[in-house]
Amino acid sequence: MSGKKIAIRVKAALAAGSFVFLLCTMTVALHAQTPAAAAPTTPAPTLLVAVDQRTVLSLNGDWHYIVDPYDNGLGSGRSGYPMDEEVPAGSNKLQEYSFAKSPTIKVPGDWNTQKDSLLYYEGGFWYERHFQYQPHVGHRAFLDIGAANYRSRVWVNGQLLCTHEGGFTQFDCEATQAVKAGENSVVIFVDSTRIADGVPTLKTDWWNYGGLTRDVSLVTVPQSFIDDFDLHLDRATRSKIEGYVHVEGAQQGTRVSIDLPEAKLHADGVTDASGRVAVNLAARGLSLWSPENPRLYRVVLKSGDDTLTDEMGFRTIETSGSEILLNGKPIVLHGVCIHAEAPYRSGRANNDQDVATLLGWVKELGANYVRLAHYPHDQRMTRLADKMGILVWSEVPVYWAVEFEREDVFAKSQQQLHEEIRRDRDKASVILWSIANETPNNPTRTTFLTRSANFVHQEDPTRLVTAALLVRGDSKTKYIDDPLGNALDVIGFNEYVGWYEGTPETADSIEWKVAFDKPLITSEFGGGAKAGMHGANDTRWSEEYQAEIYRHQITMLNKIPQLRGVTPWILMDFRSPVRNLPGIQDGYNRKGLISDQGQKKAAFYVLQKAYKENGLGHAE
Ligand code: GCB
Repeated sequence: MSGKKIAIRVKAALAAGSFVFLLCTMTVALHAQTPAAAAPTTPAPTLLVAVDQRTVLSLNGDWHYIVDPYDNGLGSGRSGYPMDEEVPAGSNKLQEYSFAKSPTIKVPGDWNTQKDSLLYYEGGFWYERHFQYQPHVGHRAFLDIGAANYRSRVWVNGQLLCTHEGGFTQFDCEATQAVKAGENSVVIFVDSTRIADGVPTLKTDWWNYGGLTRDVSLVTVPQSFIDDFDLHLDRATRSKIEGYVHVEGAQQGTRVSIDLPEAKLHADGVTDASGRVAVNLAARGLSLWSPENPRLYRVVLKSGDDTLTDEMGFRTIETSGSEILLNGKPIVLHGVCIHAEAPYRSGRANNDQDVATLLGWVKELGANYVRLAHYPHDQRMTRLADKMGILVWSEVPVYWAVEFEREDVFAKSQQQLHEEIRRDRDKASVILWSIANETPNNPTRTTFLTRSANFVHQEDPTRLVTAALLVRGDSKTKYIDDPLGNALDVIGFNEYVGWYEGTPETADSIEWKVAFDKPLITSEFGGGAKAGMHGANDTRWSEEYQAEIYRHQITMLNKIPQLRGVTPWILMDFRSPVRNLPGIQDGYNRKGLISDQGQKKAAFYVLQKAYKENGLGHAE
C-alpha cells in the first residue's frame, strides 16, 4: 500500500504401534484460562470444542426481535426485556414490550441484510425465542453461540448467564441451573455499536454486520465431559500424535480413551488433578494430510459417559530459512483473500452453500490456500477447507490502528486469539495464525503485537505466526523491514502498486529489499473493477485495468526470492460502507476477482493461468 494511503488510514483510525499415555504435570498452565481471566467482560469459563460434531438442540430459526437503539430494554422493572413477560389480554398491568407480538428474524443471520430498514443499523437489538427442554439428571447444559457481533448478554428464563465481547468467535454460557423441564425462554441482547477500544476499532473496510451471525444451540453434556483437546503430529518424526485431552469436571484418575478406527490406533490413560491427559501415541504409517491428499481420520474420544467424535487430518507445518515446509517439504502457497461475505445474497456467510461456493471458486482458481480476512470465519469454512485440501491463514481483527496503548484492548485481542485457536486447532488446513493487519509501525504497536505473537506461540506451538505488514519506500524501492517481523515466523505484506500507487507498469521497476530471512507472503495486492465494465488497459474500474495490475504484479513478485505465497485482494466483491462511488462501487469494495453476483472478471483468469502453470512464487 502506498505511503499516502497509510497516512490517510492511520489518521482516520486515530479519530500417541506402541501407545503411551503420559500424565501431564507441566504444561497445564499453558492452556488454562489465562486469557479469559484477563478479559474485560466476563467470558464464560467453558469453551466447548468441536460443538459442530456433537448432537445438540439447534436453536436456529425464527427469533422475535426488538430494535433498541436507546438500550431501553436493559432497564430494570417493567421496562426490562430479559424477563420476557407477556401480559395476558385484559390485564391492567402496564407493559411496554412484547416479544410475542414482535416480528421475527432468522438465526443465524445478520440483521442488516434481512430487513431493508436495518441495512445501516448499528446498536442494541433483542432476540427472543422459546424452546422445549427436558433436563437430564447428572448433565450440564450450555448455550453455544457461534458468533454474536459485537457485544452480547444472554439470559435463560430471566437469569443472566454470560456476557461476551468480540464479534467473530464462539462462546458458551452455562445454563444448567437456569433451564427447566418444558418451555424455556432465551433472550439475547446484541449490541453492534462500534467502539474505539474494540477489536476491531471504529473504522474498517467491511460491513459491520450485527447480530447472531452464526449457529446457536443448546448443548447437553454429562457432568464431566471433554471440553478441549489438541492432537497433532510431532514435527521431529511425523510418526507420533502428541497433545492432550482435557475433561472438564473430571476427578483425578478419570479414564480417557482415544481411537482412530481407520488407522487401528487406540490408546487410553487417566487424567491428572487438572483433568488433563497428555497424549504421546506412536502413529507410524498415517497418510499425511496435504492439499493433494486431504485425508481425514475419524477420531473418537471417550471419557465416562461422554463421547466426542471428530474428523482430523495429520500433518506438520514449519519453516526453515525462507521455506515453508508442509510435512517436511517446501510448499508455495497459491491463494486468495476471502471475506465472510455471502455470495449472491450479500450479508455474512453462514451456511454450507455459502462456504461451498466460495471454496469452490478457490479450487477453480487453481489455488491451494486462502487467507480468511480479517477475522475468524464460520467453522464451516475451516471444516470444508480440511475436506477440500485448502490451506488456511486465520486472523483476528486487530485491524489498522486499534488502541495499542491500552491493556484492556490487548486483553480483548488475546481473548479472541484464544477463542479462535481453541475452536480450530483440530483443523489440519489451518497453518497460519495472523495476529494483525496493516498496523502502524511504532514501539507501542510492536510491543503489543510481539506479546500477541508470544501468546500464540504458547497457545499453539504447532503452527506458524504471521501478520500482514505495511511496506515502506517509494515507486523505485520498497522495504519490508517492519520490526514486528522479528516476532513472526512468516512475513505477510500488503501492497497496492498499480492501484493506490502509480499505474500497473509502476511495478516493473520496483526493487524489493527484505530485512528478514523468513518466508514472505504477499498478503494483499489488487485493484478494483466493476464486473462487465470494459475499457482500455488504462481505464480505471475496467476489468482490463484490474487484469493489467495482476499481470504486472505477477512479474514483479516473481523477482522476490523469498516469496512463498500470495493472496491477492480479494476473491469476491464485498459490502463496505466506505466505498460509495455511484455506478461503480455503490457500497461495495470492487476488488473482487468475482462480483458479488458471481461474475468472474478478467483478472480471475490471469491469476488462474499463473496458478495452473505454477508461475507465481517458487520454493527452492
Ligand atoms: C487493505 C486492507 C483491506 C482493504 C483493502 C482495500 O489494505 O487490508 O481490508 O479492503 O486494503 O481494498 O483497500
